[in-house]
Amino acid sequence: MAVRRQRRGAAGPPALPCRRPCRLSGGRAGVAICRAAPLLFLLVAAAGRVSASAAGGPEVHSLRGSWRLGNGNGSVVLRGEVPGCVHTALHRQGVIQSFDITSAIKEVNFVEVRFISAISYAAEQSRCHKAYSIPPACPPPVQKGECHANFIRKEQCSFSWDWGPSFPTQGIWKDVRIEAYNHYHLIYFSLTSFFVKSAQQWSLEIESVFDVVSSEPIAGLVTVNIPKLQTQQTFSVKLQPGEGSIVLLVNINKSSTVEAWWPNGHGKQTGYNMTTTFIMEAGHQIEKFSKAYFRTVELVQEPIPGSPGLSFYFNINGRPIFIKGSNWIPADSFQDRVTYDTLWLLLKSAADANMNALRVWGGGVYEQDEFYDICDELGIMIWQDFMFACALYPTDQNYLESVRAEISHQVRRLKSHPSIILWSGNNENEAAIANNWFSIPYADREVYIKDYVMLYVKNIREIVLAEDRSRPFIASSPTNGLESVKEGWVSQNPYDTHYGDTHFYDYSSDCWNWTVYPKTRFASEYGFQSWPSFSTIKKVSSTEDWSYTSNFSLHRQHHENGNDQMFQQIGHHFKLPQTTDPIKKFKDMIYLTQVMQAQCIKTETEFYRFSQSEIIKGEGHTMGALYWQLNDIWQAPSWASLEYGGKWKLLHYFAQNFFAPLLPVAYEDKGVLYIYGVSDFHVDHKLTLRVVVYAWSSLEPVCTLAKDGVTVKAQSAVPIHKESINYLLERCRNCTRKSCVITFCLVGEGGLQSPTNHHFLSSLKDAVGLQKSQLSASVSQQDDVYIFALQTTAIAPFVSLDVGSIKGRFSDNGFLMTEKKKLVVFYPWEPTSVEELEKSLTLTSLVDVV
Ligand code: BMA
Repeated sequence: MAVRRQRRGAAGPPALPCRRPCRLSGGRAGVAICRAAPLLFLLVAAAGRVSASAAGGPEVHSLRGSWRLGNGNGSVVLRGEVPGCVHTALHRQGVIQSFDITSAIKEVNFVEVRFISAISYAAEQSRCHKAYSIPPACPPPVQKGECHANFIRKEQCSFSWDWGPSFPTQGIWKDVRIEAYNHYHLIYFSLTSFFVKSAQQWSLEIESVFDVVSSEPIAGLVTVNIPKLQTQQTFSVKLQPGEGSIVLLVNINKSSTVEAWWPNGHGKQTGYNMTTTFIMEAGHQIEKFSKAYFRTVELVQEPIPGSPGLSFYFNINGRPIFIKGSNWIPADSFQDRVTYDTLWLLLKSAADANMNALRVWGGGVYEQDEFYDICDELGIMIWQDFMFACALYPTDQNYLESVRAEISHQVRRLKSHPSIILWSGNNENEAAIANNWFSIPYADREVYIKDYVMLYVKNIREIVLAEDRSRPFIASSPTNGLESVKEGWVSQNPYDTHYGDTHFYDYSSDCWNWTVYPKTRFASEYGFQSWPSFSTIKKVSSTEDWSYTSNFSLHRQHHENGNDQMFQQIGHHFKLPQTTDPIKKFKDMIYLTQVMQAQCIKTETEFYRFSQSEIIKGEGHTMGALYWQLNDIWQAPSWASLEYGGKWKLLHYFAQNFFAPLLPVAYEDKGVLYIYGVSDFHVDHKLTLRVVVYAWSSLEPVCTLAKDGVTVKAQSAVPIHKESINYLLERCRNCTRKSCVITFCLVGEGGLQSPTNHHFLSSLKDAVGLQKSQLSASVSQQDDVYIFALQTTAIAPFVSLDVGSIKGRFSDNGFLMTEKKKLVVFYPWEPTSVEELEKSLTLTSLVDVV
């Protein structure tokens, strides 16, 4: 597209005259409308798109659909879609080569929206902020990005991130419409539930925000009806001229049993159909159909016996819940490509991996309504950041005005969702000041702290507390919570393990060594990179790209030393591939990065889970594990467990196990093996612990132990087995650390069974006795799924089944195969066949890496 601009460099972005900053107009829609320096325009033919209104109701003129898109001098004009953006329009049209505009609509009425380049706008705002700089100016060069993202209220990662490309695109990327009315208009409608302890009763707070255009107040009746809860209440109301809200409190009939909304794995996600009817003396009648959910959330920060500091955990419906999940980033560089199906696939994959929560990270976007609807449906709790990340931000009046409109809109839009359990001010900006990421001279520090408090506390927090008192707010992540507040909102060390949440990244230490991990109250970010599978990369590359040093690979790696860090981590425990076949080498490295990532995050997550019920040297009581990151924005190396397109990396299969509701976890401390029973169940269970030791050289167990009557307590992690490694090796004749491996599981009554877990006694590069296994599989169809009957001739570590670009997921993958035969189910996401699956199948285990 001929949007001309200079590349960043000594000359910097094109200088635009300093002027009043662009106004974010239309607050709720959040569309930036700038009239100076028109570089791009959109034209819509409004006529013929007027949809007839219901009798007496408002006229709605939808502006969805086809628009004409062009640049400033008129040399480029093409068809665009709303919702849509410049890049997708260009892409759809085959990018600049050859497009046909003969079908462009010729109409009478036009709406014209002019855009200035987001990059130039951000640069101009930064240049005009003369009193002091607001860092960072630009992202690190490895990100190949654009500068001054913090000066524009726009998806921050669209200027590039350490896992994503730079596409600071523009366009009307959400629905847009004209709403015409003569009397009043309902702008927002939201419900939040409360449990009134004194009355032992649920109540619903219903807030309706109206714009009343008549000069006189409008009186009327509002009736709320929830048939299933035998609750009906009528209120007489008076709408005052102007914008204002009415708040109605509905007490739920006490003789009806209310089923609460529960997170995934803890109960059902019951919602009740509710109708709200507004019958007003002027204007039309409004009928709103919604789902009423009942759940409470409390962020508990209180002293813990035997530990300095405060707890940091969530009580949902009065029950402490261990938060298991990951961090969500935008699902695509171009939001208009994100469909309901995209969201469903990713979120269902999270739920299928036993996750109960995701953090919508603050460098992306406030997700579309459908995202939160699906989370409500699947029981995925949302930690919702406001969209500020890894930067300092301005606080001039215009900027604050825009932020205030943004925050109140988002809170009003989203607060009815039971899935959202927390509002959080920003990503890592408290830490950025506390740890002086941007090398601010000590003398200037106060200026930035003042800005920080102005933005997140005096504005964002104030608005959130006024708009929504049904869920907690924290100013940042990571934070020390109440301790940060005490220290003036910027704590000395926001990563303190005795308070709040932590983010933890360490790429050089051996990730199998649990002692390197912080025994934190809540791990809200931690992770390791890996490469996506070959079939995913293949779609966007060609043969000459298939090596780690190709231009392609370097272009897509946005994290400094990312590949080296992966290789170093792999080298701790695995042999690096030696093959001279370049493509096999590339594929082997992909496989190894995924194995490494899965094993690292397994170790770290299990550490957090087994730390939930204990305090060791004042640390522990860990009540959350959200690894970085769930999904990918493009096909590139990243921390994600789901590839762009939704394919599960080995990590995601591991997550299904390490987040299982019942899990035995092993670790070693000073030569002693400890096995903990970790449970999310609401009741205690009497179980049998089965420990089976194998020699790498044989599919026959060397020795087994069955320990009956093991009590795994409800919602806790308790030690259930302790044995010195020397003793274990002795009792399993002829075992050495290098020749044997330990597997273990928990079994109960009525089919209750944990996943089978493993504990390595040495690095796999030192393993003795591993044989080259012959892996084979036969595929058959059973109704909607496919069964892969696997066979092996020897123990096979990290068996990976890969069916290329056929969309779907396996029931298990990346496992340690200790049985001769194993059945694995494939759940297709699109129609396929036995033949196609057989043709595409690749079976790999660690011994295939040569
Ligand atoms: C965290 C995140 C992101 C980043 C990730 C991996 O700190 O908040 O900013 O992508 O680390 O480096």
